[in-house]
Amino acid sequence: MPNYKLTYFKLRGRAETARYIFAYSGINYEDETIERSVWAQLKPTLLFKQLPILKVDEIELNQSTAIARYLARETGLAGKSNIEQAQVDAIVDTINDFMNLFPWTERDEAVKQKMNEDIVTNNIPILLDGLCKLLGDRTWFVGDSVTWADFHWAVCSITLSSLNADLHNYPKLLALKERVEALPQIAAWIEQRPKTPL
Ligand SMILES: N[C@@H](CCC(=O)N[C@@H](CS)C(=O)NCC(=O)O)C(=O)O
Repeated sequence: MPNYKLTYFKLRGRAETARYIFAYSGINYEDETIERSVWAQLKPTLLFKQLPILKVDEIELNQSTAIARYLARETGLAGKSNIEQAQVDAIVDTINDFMNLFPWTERDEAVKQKMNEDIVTNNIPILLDGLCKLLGDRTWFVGDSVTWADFHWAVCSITLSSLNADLHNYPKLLALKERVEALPQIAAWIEQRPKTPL
């Protein structure tokens, strides 16, 4: 088993899906959280000046989706066949497309608020309608067991709720989130993780 060190800010953000995979699979890892004061020194040393980064022994991986996909493959959470893996990847990429619409780095609070509201009103229903149809009456998004697409939805839906997206019209998607959060290893992680706004 390699040595794993995940480095990110003290946020759920783009590291949380990887943390769910670690938690679910019981793999030991170092969860390094960087304070903003330390970030100024660390940033110039990074190839692409961004977090998260996963160190796998001596290899440094950037890109949150590549990190989570790698961990999912290592732990049997990526989908059971090539087509299932493609279905899982498509769900994750679609969720990311919509999450990336939000103006995360906008400094003007009023502008940010207005853009968030527009996206929640005009774009997020497209995501939720599509995911709802894709899930149908099944227990998990893809195949007959949990995958990291379910984890990614559970993670991102918390952020969507905090941005005032109304998920109550989507009870099946809410139930999926709750199903993920009720998995004993995930429930234990949620209990112990730092309480952060994002
Ligand atoms: N596509 C990249 C985006 C990484 C990214 O935007 N990281 C942000 C935090 S979520 C960051 O490092 N921001 C600090 C900065 O750019 O100074 C990924 O998914 O890992």
